[in-house]
Amino acid sequence: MSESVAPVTFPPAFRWGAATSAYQIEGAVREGGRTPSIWDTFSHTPGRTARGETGDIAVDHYHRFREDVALMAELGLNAYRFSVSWPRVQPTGRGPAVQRGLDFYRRLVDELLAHGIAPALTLYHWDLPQELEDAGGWPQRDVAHRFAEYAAMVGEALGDRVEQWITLNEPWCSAFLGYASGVHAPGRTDAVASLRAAHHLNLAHGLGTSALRSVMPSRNSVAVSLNSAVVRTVSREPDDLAAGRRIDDLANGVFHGPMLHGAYPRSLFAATAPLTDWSFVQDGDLAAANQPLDALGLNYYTPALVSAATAEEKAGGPRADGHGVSAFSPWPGTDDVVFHQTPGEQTEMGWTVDPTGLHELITRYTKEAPGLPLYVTENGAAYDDRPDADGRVHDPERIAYLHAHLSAVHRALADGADVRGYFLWSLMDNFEWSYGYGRRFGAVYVDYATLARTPKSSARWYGKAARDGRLPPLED
Ligand code: IFM
Repeated sequence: MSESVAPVTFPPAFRWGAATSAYQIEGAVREGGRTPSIWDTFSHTPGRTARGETGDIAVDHYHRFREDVALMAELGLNAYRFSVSWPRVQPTGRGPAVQRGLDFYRRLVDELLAHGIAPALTLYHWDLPQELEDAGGWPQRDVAHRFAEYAAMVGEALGDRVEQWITLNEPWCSAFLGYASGVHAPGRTDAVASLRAAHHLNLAHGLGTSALRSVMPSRNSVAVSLNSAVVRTVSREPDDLAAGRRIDDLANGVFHGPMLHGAYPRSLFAATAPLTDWSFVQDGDLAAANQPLDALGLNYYTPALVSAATAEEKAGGPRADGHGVSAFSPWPGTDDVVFHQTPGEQTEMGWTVDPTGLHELITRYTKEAPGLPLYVTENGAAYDDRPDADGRVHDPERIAYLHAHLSAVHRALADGADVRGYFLWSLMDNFEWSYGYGRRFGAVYVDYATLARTPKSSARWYGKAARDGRLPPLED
Protein backbone atom coordinates (compact mmCIF):
# COMPACT_ATOMS: atom_id res chain seq x y z
CA MET A 1 0.00 0.00 0.00
CA SER A 2 1.49 3.33 -0.95
CA GLU A 3 1.39 6.04 1.70
CA SER A 4 0.52 9.54 0.51
CA VAL A 5 2.97 12.18 1.71
CA ALA A 6 2.08 15.88 1.91
CA PRO A 7 4.08 17.87 -0.64
CA VAL A 8 6.91 19.96 0.81
CA THR A 9 5.78 23.34 -0.52
CA PHE A 10 7.55 26.66 0.07
CA PRO A 11 6.14 30.21 0.18
CA PRO A 12 5.70 31.77 -3.30
CA ALA A 13 8.31 34.51 -2.65
CA PHE A 14 10.97 32.02 -1.48
CA ARG A 15 14.36 32.63 -3.09
CA TRP A 16 15.85 29.53 -4.70
CA GLY A 17 19.47 30.35 -5.34
CA ALA A 18 22.96 29.04 -5.74
CA ALA A 19 26.15 30.59 -4.35
CA THR A 20 29.76 31.03 -5.45
CA SER A 21 32.69 33.29 -4.56
CA ALA A 22 35.05 35.33 -6.69
CA TYR A 23 38.38 33.57 -6.09
CA GLN A 24 36.79 30.14 -6.36
CA ILE A 25 35.34 30.68 -9.83
CA GLU A 26 36.55 33.80 -11.66
CA GLY A 27 40.13 33.11 -12.72
CA ALA A 28 41.53 36.00 -14.84
CA VAL A 29 43.66 36.97 -11.87
CA ARG A 30 45.88 39.31 -13.86
CA GLU A 31 43.20 40.91 -16.04
CA GLY A 32 41.55 44.31 -15.86
CA GLY A 33 44.06 45.75 -13.40
CA ARG A 34 43.44 43.14 -10.68
CA THR A 35 46.38 42.62 -8.32
CA PRO A 36 47.07 39.67 -6.00
CA SER A 37 44.92 38.90 -3.01
CA ILE A 38 46.10 36.88 -0.03
CA TRP A 39 44.69 33.79 -1.74
CA ASP A 40 46.87 34.33 -4.83
CA THR A 41 49.93 34.54 -2.62
CA PHE A 42 48.91 31.62 -0.43
CA SER A 43 47.96 29.26 -3.25
CA HIS A 44 51.23 30.03 -5.05
CA THR A 45 53.22 29.16 -1.92
CA PRO A 46 54.48 25.55 -2.16
CA GLY A 47 52.70 23.15 0.19
CA ARG A 48 49.70 25.34 0.94
CA THR A 49 47.12 23.77 -1.37
CA ALA A 50 46.60 20.24 -2.66
CA ARG A 51 48.77 19.59 -5.73
CA GLY A 52 49.79 23.26 -5.64
CA GLU A 53 46.50 24.22 -7.27
CA THR A 54 45.56 27.90 -7.55
CA GLY A 55 42.61 30.04 -8.62
CA ASP A 56 44.54 31.46 -11.61
CA ILE A 57 42.01 30.03 -14.05
CA ALA A 58 39.51 28.53 -11.64
CA VAL A 59 36.42 27.84 -13.80
CA ASP A 60 37.02 30.92 -15.93
CA HIS A 61 33.72 32.50 -14.91
CA TYR A 62 35.20 35.95 -15.65
CA HIS A 63 35.02 35.08 -19.34
CA ARG A 64 32.08 32.66 -19.22
CA PHE A 65 29.66 34.50 -16.95
CA ARG A 66 27.01 34.85 -19.67
CA GLU A 67 26.99 31.09 -20.21
CA ASP A 68 26.77 30.55 -16.43
CA VAL A 69 23.86 32.96 -16.04
CA ALA A 70 22.05 31.34 -18.98
CA LEU A 71 22.51 27.96 -17.32
CA MET A 72 21.07 29.22 -14.02
CA ALA A 73 18.07 30.60 -15.88
CA GLU A 74 17.59 27.37 -17.81
CA LEU A 75 17.67 25.40 -14.56
CA GLY A 76 15.03 27.70 -13.05
CA LEU A 77 16.91 29.49 -10.24
CA ASN A 78 15.56 32.87 -9.18
CA ALA A 79 18.54 34.11 -7.13
CA TYR A 80 22.34 34.02 -7.32
CA ARG A 81 24.80 34.84 -4.57
CA PHE A 82 28.29 35.85 -5.73
CA SER A 83 31.14 37.84 -4.25
CA VAL A 84 33.08 40.82 -5.51
CA SER A 85 36.85 40.45 -5.67
CA TRP A 86 38.23 43.35 -3.63
CA PRO A 87 41.55 43.49 -5.57
CA ARG A 88 39.64 43.62 -8.86
CA VAL A 89 37.86 46.85 -7.90
CA GLN A 90 40.44 48.41 -5.56
CA PRO A 91 43.76 46.72 -6.28
CA THR A 92 45.81 47.97 -3.36
CA GLY A 93 42.92 48.19 -0.93
CA ARG A 94 43.20 51.97 -0.94
CA GLY A 95 42.42 54.81 -3.29
CA PRO A 96 39.98 55.12 -6.17
CA ALA A 97 38.00 52.27 -7.69
CA VAL A 98 39.11 50.69 -10.95
CA GLN A 99 36.15 51.14 -13.30
CA ARG A 100 37.09 48.10 -15.40
CA GLY A 101 36.76 45.99 -12.28
CA LEU A 102 33.37 47.43 -11.37
CA ASP A 103 32.26 47.07 -15.00
CA PHE A 104 32.67 43.31 -14.81
CA TYR A 105 30.19 43.18 -11.92
CA ARG A 106 27.85 45.66 -13.65
CA ARG A 107 27.75 43.34 -16.66
CA LEU A 108 27.20 40.29 -14.48
CA VAL A 109 24.36 41.93 -12.54
CA ASP A 110 22.70 43.24 -15.69
CA GLU A 111 22.85 39.76 -17.20
CA LEU A 112 21.27 38.27 -14.06
CA LEU A 113 18.50 40.86 -13.99
CA ALA A 114 17.80 40.34 -17.70
CA HIS A 115 17.23 36.65 -16.91
CA GLY A 116 14.97 37.36 -13.91
CA ILE A 117 17.58 36.23 -11.37
CA ALA A 118 17.93 38.35 -8.22
CA PRO A 119 21.58 39.08 -7.41
CA ALA A 120 22.82 38.76 -3.81
CA LEU A 121 26.22 40.40 -3.52
CA THR A 122 28.84 39.50 -0.90
CA LEU A 123 31.52 42.13 -0.46
CA TYR A 124 34.16 39.97 1.20
CA HIS A 125 34.64 36.26 0.62
CA TRP A 126 38.25 36.03 1.84
CA ASP A 127 40.29 37.72 -0.91
CA LEU A 128 41.98 40.57 0.96
CA PRO A 129 44.26 42.66 -1.28
CA GLN A 130 47.79 41.44 -0.55
CA GLU A 131 48.96 45.01 0.11
CA LEU A 132 46.57 45.23 3.05
CA GLU A 133 47.94 41.98 4.45
CA ASP A 134 51.46 43.37 4.02
CA ALA A 135 50.33 46.32 6.13
CA GLY A 136 49.25 43.92 8.89
CA GLY A 137 46.03 42.37 7.59
CA TRP A 138 42.91 41.79 9.67
CA PRO A 139 44.80 41.92 13.00
CA GLN A 140 45.39 45.65 12.26
CA ARG A 141 42.55 48.05 12.96
CA ASP A 142 43.02 50.13 9.82
CA VAL A 143 41.74 47.31 7.61
CA ALA A 144 38.23 47.85 9.01
CA HIS A 145 38.28 51.43 7.70
CA ARG A 146 39.66 50.26 4.38
CA PHE A 147 36.77 47.78 4.13
CA ALA A 148 34.21 50.53 4.79
CA GLU A 149 35.75 52.62 2.00
CA TYR A 150 35.61 49.66 -0.38
CA ALA A 151 32.00 48.90 0.65
CA ALA A 152 30.97 52.47 -0.18
CA MET A 153 32.61 52.23 -3.62
CA VAL A 154 30.83 49.03 -4.53
CA GLY A 155 27.57 50.25 -2.97
CA GLU A 156 27.70 53.41 -5.02
CA ALA A 157 28.41 51.53 -8.25
CA LEU A 158 25.85 48.70 -7.86
CA GLY A 159 23.34 49.86 -5.24
CA ASP A 160 20.92 50.90 -7.97
CA ARG A 161 20.60 47.34 -9.28
CA VAL A 162 21.51 44.96 -6.44
CA GLU A 163 19.03 44.84 -3.56
CA GLN A 164 20.51 42.08 -1.42
CA TRP A 165 23.91 42.86 0.18
CA ILE A 166 26.10 40.77 2.45
CA THR A 167 29.11 42.36 4.11
CA LEU A 168 31.28 39.38 5.09
CA ASN A 169 31.17 35.68 4.37
CA GLU A 170 32.07 33.43 7.31
CA PRO A 171 34.30 35.79 9.29
CA TRP A 172 35.16 32.78 11.50
CA CYS A 173 37.16 31.32 8.62
CA SER A 174 38.90 34.63 7.86
CA ALA A 175 39.97 35.06 11.48
CA PHE A 176 40.64 31.57 12.76
CA LEU A 177 41.59 29.51 9.70
CA GLY A 178 43.55 32.47 8.31
CA TYR A 179 45.40 33.60 11.44
CA ALA A 180 45.23 30.75 14.03
CA SER A 181 45.42 27.33 12.34
CA GLY A 182 46.86 28.83 9.15
CA VAL A 183 45.15 26.40 6.77
CA HIS A 184 43.67 29.37 4.90
CA ALA A 185 45.33 32.53 3.59
CA PRO A 186 47.32 34.31 4.83
CA GLY A 187 48.45 31.17 6.68
CA ARG A 188 49.49 32.73 9.96
CA THR A 189 49.50 30.74 13.22
CA ASP A 190 49.17 33.35 15.92
CA ALA A 191 46.23 32.91 18.32
CA VAL A 192 46.27 36.52 19.51
CA ALA A 193 46.35 37.82 15.95
CA SER A 194 43.28 35.69 15.19
CA LEU A 195 41.30 37.28 18.04
CA ARG A 196 42.35 40.74 16.91
CA ALA A 197 41.29 39.76 13.37
CA ALA A 198 37.89 38.64 14.66
CA HIS A 199 37.36 42.00 16.34
CA HIS A 200 38.37 43.98 13.26
CA LEU A 201 36.06 41.85 11.12
CA ASN A 202 33.20 42.78 13.48
CA LEU A 203 34.17 46.41 13.20
CA ALA A 204 34.50 46.16 9.41
CA HIS A 205 31.03 44.63 9.19
CA GLY A 206 29.52 47.50 11.18
CA LEU A 207 31.44 50.28 9.42
CA GLY A 208 30.76 48.64 6.06
CA THR A 209 27.03 48.40 6.82
CA SER A 210 26.90 52.11 7.71
CA ALA A 211 28.91 52.98 4.60
CA LEU A 212 26.55 50.99 2.38
CA ARG A 213 23.52 52.66 3.90
CA SER A 214 24.99 56.10 3.30
CA VAL A 215 25.29 55.52 -0.46
CA MET A 216 22.49 53.10 -1.35
CA PRO A 217 18.72 53.34 -1.74
CA SER A 218 17.00 52.53 1.55
CA ARG A 219 15.03 49.65 0.01
CA ASN A 220 18.23 47.57 -0.20
CA SER A 221 18.83 44.88 2.38
CA VAL A 222 22.13 44.48 4.27
CA ALA A 223 23.10 41.24 5.99
CA VAL A 224 26.12 39.17 7.01
CA SER A 225 26.69 35.45 6.38
CA LEU A 226 27.88 33.58 9.46
CA ASN A 227 28.96 29.94 9.55
CA SER A 228 27.56 29.71 13.04
CA ALA A 229 28.26 26.31 14.50
CA VAL A 230 25.74 23.87 15.89
CA VAL A 231 27.73 22.70 18.90
CA ARG A 232 26.77 19.43 20.56
CA THR A 233 28.47 17.70 23.49
CA VAL A 234 29.15 13.98 24.00
CA SER A 235 27.43 14.10 27.41
CA ARG A 236 25.56 16.43 29.75
CA GLU A 237 28.43 16.26 32.29
CA PRO A 238 29.39 19.75 33.49
CA ASP A 239 32.90 19.58 31.96
CA ASP A 240 31.57 18.62 28.56
CA LEU A 241 28.87 21.29 28.68
CA ALA A 242 31.50 23.89 29.62
CA ALA A 243 33.64 22.73 26.67
CA GLY A 244 30.62 23.14 24.39
CA ARG A 245 29.98 26.67 25.67
CA ARG A 246 33.58 27.67 25.03
CA ILE A 247 33.39 26.51 21.43
CA ASP A 248 30.02 28.18 21.05
CA ASP A 249 31.57 31.48 22.19
CA LEU A 250 34.46 31.15 19.74
CA ALA A 251 32.32 30.01 16.83
CA ASN A 252 29.19 32.09 17.35
CA GLY A 253 29.17 34.62 20.19
CA VAL A 254 32.45 36.16 19.03
CA PHE A 255 30.61 37.42 15.93
CA HIS A 256 26.90 37.50 16.66
CA GLY A 257 27.62 39.06 20.07
CA PRO A 258 28.98 42.35 18.67
CA MET A 259 26.98 42.28 15.44
CA LEU A 260 23.55 41.49 16.89
CA HIS A 261 23.83 42.56 20.53
CA GLY A 262 26.71 45.05 20.74
CA ALA A 263 28.73 42.95 23.22
CA TYR A 264 31.17 40.05 23.41
CA PRO A 265 30.18 37.14 25.66
CA ARG A 266 31.87 37.66 29.04
CA SER A 267 32.80 33.99 29.09
CA LEU A 268 34.82 34.55 25.88
CA PHE A 269 36.96 37.14 27.65
CA ALA A 270 37.44 34.75 30.58
CA ALA A 271 38.47 31.80 28.36
CA THR A 272 40.96 33.85 26.35
CA ALA A 273 42.33 35.92 29.28
CA PRO A 274 45.67 34.02 29.30
CA LEU A 275 46.17 35.16 25.68
CA THR A 276 44.92 38.73 25.58
CA ASP A 277 43.17 41.43 27.60
CA TRP A 278 41.23 42.50 24.47
CA SER A 279 42.51 46.06 24.85
CA PHE A 280 42.33 46.33 21.05
CA VAL A 281 38.56 46.82 21.53
CA GLN A 282 38.26 50.61 21.63
CA ASP A 283 35.44 52.78 22.96
CA GLY A 284 32.64 52.94 20.45
CA ASP A 285 33.70 49.81 18.51
CA LEU A 286 30.88 47.63 19.79
CA ALA A 287 28.26 50.25 19.00
CA ALA A 288 29.80 50.59 15.52
CA ALA A 289 29.68 46.82 14.98
CA ASN A 290 26.07 46.61 16.16
CA GLN A 291 24.23 48.10 13.17
CA PRO A 292 20.59 47.26 12.55
CA LEU A 293 20.46 44.60 9.83
CA ASP A 294 17.74 43.67 7.35
CA ALA A 295 18.48 39.95 7.32
CA LEU A 296 20.90 37.34 8.60
CA GLY A 297 22.64 34.74 6.44
CA LEU A 298 23.36 31.31 7.90
CA ASN A 299 25.82 28.90 6.28
CA TYR A 300 25.43 25.31 7.43
CA TYR A 301 27.20 22.07 6.59
CA THR A 302 27.53 19.82 9.65
CA PRO A 303 27.31 20.02 13.44
CA ALA A 304 30.29 19.95 15.82
CA LEU A 305 30.58 17.36 18.59
CA VAL A 306 32.88 18.18 21.49
CA SER A 307 33.94 17.01 24.93
CA ALA A 308 36.31 18.14 27.65
CA ALA A 309 39.80 16.78 26.90
CA THR A 310 41.44 14.05 28.92
CA ALA A 311 45.10 14.57 29.95
CA GLU A 312 46.46 12.60 26.94
CA GLU A 313 44.17 14.40 24.58
CA LYS A 314 45.47 17.75 25.86
CA ALA A 315 49.00 16.77 24.83
CA GLY A 316 47.64 16.84 21.27
CA GLY A 317 49.36 16.60 17.91
CA PRO A 318 48.48 17.71 14.41
CA ARG A 319 44.74 18.14 14.05
CA ALA A 320 42.45 17.66 11.10
CA ASP A 321 39.60 20.12 11.52
CA GLY A 322 37.59 19.56 8.39
CA HIS A 323 39.25 22.50 6.65
CA GLY A 324 42.78 21.11 6.44
CA VAL A 325 45.46 19.74 8.73
CA SER A 326 47.48 21.93 11.04
CA ALA A 327 49.51 21.57 14.23
CA PHE A 328 47.78 24.75 15.35
CA SER A 329 44.22 24.92 16.57
CA PRO A 330 41.69 27.33 15.05
CA TRP A 331 40.13 27.61 18.54
CA PRO A 332 42.34 29.91 20.65
CA GLY A 333 42.40 29.15 24.36
CA THR A 334 40.60 25.80 24.11
CA ASP A 335 43.33 23.14 24.46
CA ASP A 336 40.96 21.52 26.93
CA VAL A 337 38.34 20.76 24.26
CA VAL A 338 38.32 17.77 21.89
CA PHE A 339 36.36 17.49 18.65
CA HIS A 340 34.79 14.15 17.70
CA GLN A 341 33.49 12.79 14.44
CA THR A 342 29.70 12.84 14.63
CA PRO A 343 28.16 9.48 13.74
CA GLY A 344 26.48 8.93 10.38
CA GLU A 345 27.06 9.12 6.66
CA GLN A 346 29.78 11.53 5.56
CA THR A 347 30.45 13.64 2.49
CA GLU A 348 33.82 13.77 0.69
CA MET A 349 34.88 16.48 3.15
CA GLY A 350 34.41 14.01 6.02
CA TRP A 351 31.48 16.14 7.20
CA THR A 352 28.57 14.18 8.63
CA VAL A 353 25.23 14.63 6.90
CA ASP A 354 22.87 15.86 9.62
CA PRO A 355 19.93 18.03 8.52
CA THR A 356 18.66 18.27 12.11
CA GLY A 357 21.56 20.69 12.66
CA LEU A 358 20.14 23.09 10.08
CA HIS A 359 16.77 23.07 11.81
CA GLU A 360 18.50 23.65 15.13
CA LEU A 361 20.54 26.54 13.74
CA ILE A 362 17.52 28.28 12.25
CA THR A 363 15.58 27.78 15.48
CA ARG A 364 18.43 29.23 17.51
CA TYR A 365 18.79 32.34 15.37
CA THR A 366 15.06 32.87 15.30
CA LYS A 367 15.47 33.41 19.06
CA GLU A 368 18.87 35.12 18.93
CA ALA A 369 17.69 37.68 16.36
CA PRO A 370 13.93 37.99 16.80
CA GLY A 371 12.19 39.59 13.86
CA LEU A 372 15.20 39.35 11.54
CA PRO A 373 14.50 37.51 8.26
CA LEU A 374 16.88 34.58 7.75
CA TYR A 375 18.46 33.17 4.62
CA VAL A 376 20.38 29.95 4.30
CA THR A 377 23.21 31.55 2.33
CA GLU A 378 25.18 28.30 1.94
CA ASN A 379 24.39 24.62 2.26
CA GLY A 380 25.60 21.72 0.17
CA ALA A 381 27.89 18.73 -0.09
CA ALA A 382 31.02 17.52 -1.87
CA TYR A 383 30.89 14.11 -3.54
CA ASP A 384 33.25 12.33 -5.90
CA ASP A 385 31.11 12.97 -8.98
CA ARG A 386 32.20 11.59 -12.34
CA PRO A 387 30.51 11.50 -15.73
CA ASP A 388 29.04 8.17 -16.84
CA ALA A 389 29.95 6.64 -20.19
CA ASP A 390 27.06 8.65 -21.65
CA GLY A 391 28.60 11.90 -20.33
CA ARG A 392 25.86 12.45 -17.74
CA VAL A 393 26.64 13.06 -14.10
CA HIS A 394 24.34 11.31 -11.64
CA ASP A 395 24.62 12.45 -8.04
CA PRO A 396 21.78 10.86 -6.07
CA GLU A 397 23.66 11.49 -2.80
CA ARG A 398 23.53 15.25 -3.41
CA ILE A 399 19.82 15.07 -4.28
CA ALA A 400 19.22 13.22 -1.01
CA TYR A 401 21.31 15.80 0.85
CA LEU A 402 19.40 18.73 -0.67
CA HIS A 403 16.05 17.05 -0.09
CA ALA A 404 16.86 16.41 3.56
CA HIS A 405 18.20 19.92 4.24
CA LEU A 406 15.41 21.71 2.38
CA SER A 407 12.94 19.58 4.34
CA ALA A 408 14.65 20.81 7.52
CA VAL A 409 14.17 24.40 6.32
CA HIS A 410 10.54 23.58 5.63
CA ARG A 411 10.08 22.21 9.16
CA ALA A 412 11.59 25.40 10.55
CA LEU A 413 9.16 27.46 8.45
CA ALA A 414 6.27 25.39 9.78
CA ASP A 415 7.54 26.12 13.31
CA GLY A 416 7.28 29.83 12.57
CA ALA A 417 10.84 30.72 11.46
CA ASP A 418 11.10 33.51 8.90
CA VAL A 419 13.38 31.91 6.29
CA ARG A 420 13.21 33.81 3.01
CA GLY A 421 15.54 31.79 0.80
CA TYR A 422 18.10 29.06 0.30
CA PHE A 423 21.37 29.25 -1.64
CA LEU A 424 22.87 25.93 -2.60
CA TRP A 425 26.67 25.75 -2.30
CA SER A 426 27.69 25.72 -5.00
CA LEU A 427 26.38 26.51 -8.43
CA MET A 428 29.28 24.65 -10.02
CA ASP A 429 32.42 22.73 -9.06
CA ASN A 430 35.21 25.12 -8.16
CA PHE A 431 38.44 25.81 -6.27
CA GLU A 432 37.86 24.44 -2.78
CA TRP A 433 40.60 26.45 -1.00
CA SER A 434 43.35 24.27 0.48
CA TYR A 435 41.78 21.18 -1.15
CA GLY A 436 42.29 22.74 -4.59
CA TYR A 437 40.03 21.18 -7.21
CA GLY A 438 39.86 17.92 -5.27
CA ARG A 439 36.41 18.48 -3.77
CA ARG A 440 33.35 18.95 -5.96
CA PHE A 441 30.50 20.90 -4.33
CA GLY A 442 28.80 21.92 -7.58
CA ALA A 443 25.31 21.15 -8.80
CA VAL A 444 26.94 21.68 -12.18
CA TYR A 445 29.92 19.48 -13.10
CA VAL A 446 32.99 21.22 -14.49
CA ASP A 447 35.48 19.31 -16.61
CA TYR A 448 38.68 21.05 -15.55
CA ALA A 449 40.47 20.11 -18.80
CA THR A 450 37.93 21.75 -21.08
CA LEU A 451 35.99 23.90 -18.56
CA ALA A 452 32.77 22.50 -20.07
CA ARG A 453 29.79 22.70 -17.72
CA THR A 454 27.36 19.77 -17.36
CA PRO A 455 24.41 20.03 -14.97
CA LYS A 456 24.42 17.04 -12.60
CA SER A 457 21.10 15.33 -11.89
CA SER A 458 20.96 17.36 -8.64
CA ALA A 459 20.96 20.60 -10.65
CA ARG A 460 17.91 19.42 -12.58
CA TRP A 461 16.22 18.24 -9.37
CA TYR A 462 16.92 21.54 -7.62
CA GLY A 463 15.82 23.57 -10.64
CA LYS A 464 12.51 21.73 -10.65
CA ALA A 465 12.10 22.48 -6.94
CA ALA A 466 12.77 26.15 -7.69
CA ARG A 467 10.31 26.28 -10.57
CA ASP A 468 7.53 24.44 -8.73
CA GLY A 469 8.17 25.92 -5.27
CA ARG A 470 8.09 22.42 -3.80
CA LEU A 471 10.45 19.50 -3.47
CA PRO A 472 10.26 16.86 -6.17
CA PRO A 473 10.32 13.27 -4.95
CA LEU A 474 13.75 11.75 -4.45
CA GLU A 475 13.53 9.44 -7.44
CA ASP A 476 12.95 12.34 -9.92
O1 IFM B 1 33.77 26.52 -0.45
C1 IFM B 1 33.43 26.98 0.82
C2 IFM B 1 32.95 28.41 0.77
O2 IFM B 1 33.89 29.24 0.17
C3 IFM B 1 32.66 28.92 2.16
N1 IFM B 1 31.82 28.02 2.89
C4 IFM B 1 32.14 26.62 2.87
C5 IFM B 1 32.36 26.15 1.45
C6 IFM B 1 32.70 24.65 1.45
O3 IFM B 1 33.86 24.41 2.18
